[in-house]
Amino acid sequence: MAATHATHVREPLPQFPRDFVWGVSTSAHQIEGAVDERGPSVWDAFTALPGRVKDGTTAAVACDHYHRYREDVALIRELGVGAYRFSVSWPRVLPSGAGQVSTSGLDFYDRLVDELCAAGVSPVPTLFHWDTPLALADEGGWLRRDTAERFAEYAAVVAARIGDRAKKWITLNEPAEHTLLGHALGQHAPGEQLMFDALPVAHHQLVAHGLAVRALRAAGIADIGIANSHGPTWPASPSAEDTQAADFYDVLLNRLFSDPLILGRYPDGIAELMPGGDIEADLKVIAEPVDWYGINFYQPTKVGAPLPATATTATEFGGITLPPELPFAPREIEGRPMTDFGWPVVPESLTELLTGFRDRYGDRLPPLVITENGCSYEGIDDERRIDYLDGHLRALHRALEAGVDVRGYFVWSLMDNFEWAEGYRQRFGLVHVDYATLQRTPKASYAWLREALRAQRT
Ligand code: IFM
Repeated sequence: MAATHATHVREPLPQFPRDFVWGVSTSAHQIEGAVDERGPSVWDAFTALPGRVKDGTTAAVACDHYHRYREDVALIRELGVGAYRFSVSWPRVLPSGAGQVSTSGLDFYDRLVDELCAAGVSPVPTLFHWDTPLALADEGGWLRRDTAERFAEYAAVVAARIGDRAKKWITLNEPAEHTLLGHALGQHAPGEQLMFDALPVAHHQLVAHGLAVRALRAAGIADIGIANSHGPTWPASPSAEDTQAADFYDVLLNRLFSDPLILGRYPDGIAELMPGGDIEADLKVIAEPVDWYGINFYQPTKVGAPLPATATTATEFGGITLPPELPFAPREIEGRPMTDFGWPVVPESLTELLTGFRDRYGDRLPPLVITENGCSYEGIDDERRIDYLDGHLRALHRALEAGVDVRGYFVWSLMDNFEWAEGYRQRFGLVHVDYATLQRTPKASYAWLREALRAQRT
């Protein structure tokens, strides 16, 4: 089974800067498998519970990347990207989260980094992509500030081993989703439903980020960022109720993370909700300067005041179930194509997001990198994925023309993988994975991107 050629002819992409970084992304829990060769994580415990993953699967094997990384690096090299964003599994390196280091765990990342360097691809490790070691989670996990300290120690261990070859580093992936889905709503591991009492989880992750930046710098790393998910929030109408609801959502999903990192302060009213302790001192840690700021972008969100009709029922929204008691309710964005995940495709909202960041943060804004962008579609002749990527790259280019300093773009994802609570049902890959045989097959979008990148080099 192989992809046939893309069926319609597209205009070539506009020219991006010569030194623009092109890459693909994955994460450890979603692709590695080899669970018996590492310590347990919260996701192992969560997926063992009945009904938590919609198709009843686990990531025990996933793409078996742990054993097939050479084949995967060859696919990355053939694609012609210059960088590969992967995550390091904390429980593979420190099976109990702290203390005893696993030599074999570190050896894996050492081999992977060597393979990437030999292929001429820059390794871009992310230190945390949601797979908290179970031993730390059992002691309170991200509800405790201690976890941030343990994270910085872990960062130092990884940097000491691969920091000589990996130059560009990411501390955390999407602390917003980890807080919201994992700790507020319970739809991701660790499955807690703390609602607004989950806010300390956001704070401790942000502190962990700042402490890790310091640890990485102490290890000689000079190119550090974070990958935060962001998207424009549109009020459902100009009414005061809808505008207020949209602002609230914007604070929770966007500014709760970007303001402390970039401005060194929480949005109004948030600091009071954070755990006790010296928040001002913590904010100094959180705002430790980064070399660039990563944005994971998928879609905008339209938000309005809670609807009376939905006041007693939960709202299903792009795979997430939102309880009725929230002070906002997402609305459907009509008239747009949808991905298989039910996410609206609105490429121009990426331009809006990026220019909005520039306008909000001005001179304080570090250079930006799109650390994830992609879509879920079935099929190997994935024209709709090509449309999505093509549209978003043009939108990104428009932001560059408008003067926003964006230095790179990473597609999510190199290959189909374990999509968290969806299991294997949502396919985000440029490369198809047959989960029965683990065979990899490049899709039409892979061929399209390879040609698009070739054209960028000529
Ligand atoms: O698969 C996830 C990834 O782990 C984090 N960002 C969004 C992707 C698609 O849902």
